[in-house]
Amino acid sequence: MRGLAVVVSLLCMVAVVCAEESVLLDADFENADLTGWRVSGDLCVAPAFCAGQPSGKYWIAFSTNSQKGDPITLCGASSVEGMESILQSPYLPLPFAPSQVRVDFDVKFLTNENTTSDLGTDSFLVRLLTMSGPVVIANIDDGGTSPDTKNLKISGDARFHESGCTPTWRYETGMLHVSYYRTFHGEVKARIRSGPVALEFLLNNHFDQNFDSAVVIDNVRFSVFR
Ligand SMILES: [Ca+2]
Ligand SMILES: [Ca+2]
Ligand SMILES: [Ca+2]
Repeated sequence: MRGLAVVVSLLCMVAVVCAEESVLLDADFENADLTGWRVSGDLCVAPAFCAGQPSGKYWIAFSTNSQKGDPITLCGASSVEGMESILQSPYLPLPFAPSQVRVDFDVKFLTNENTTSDLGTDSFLVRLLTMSGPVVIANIDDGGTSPDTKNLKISGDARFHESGCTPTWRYETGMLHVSYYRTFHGEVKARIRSGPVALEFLLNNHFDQNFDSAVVIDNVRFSVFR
């Protein structure tokens, strides 16, 4: 194995394929601590519940529930104006000007909306906040997930089926793994380089406050490559 490692590092010296990686965020939420994260709405570190098993003991749960209008809420709090709940990572300084970014996380979407109509497409939007503006990573709504692109791959069963949380939630997807990888060039790269960056997770009620949605996320990992 040691010989192999020497060969690999020699190859890296002659080729630029082994870009230097710096892991800026690796959150499994097992310390149940969101210090430094910005949190608003009905959102909490949660143990296993009817939405399934987190990886480890904890994951983050959020909903569009509000104590104004809903009999119960997922985390005992209220979404902002009954409409949205937001999680934002700490601002992360950049160790160097990155050429590439990689974002990974696990997510499950639960909803009380009718998943076969386009009335009230509640959505879960994930963005990378940079000095060059926000970059959309992925979106999941009642109609399904963002289609795969050269930058984005979503694996797992994204179809809506009856939720294990019935009657609290009617439909849910399987646990999905989202993986985003992107290269930046030129002016965008130059603007991003001054940093910092942050990841934002935004769950939105659309059209009405009566039919709510929820998500759980886990294993949020963000890294940059020189
Ligand atoms: Ca976890
Ligand atoms: Ca809704
Ligand atoms: Ca509601």
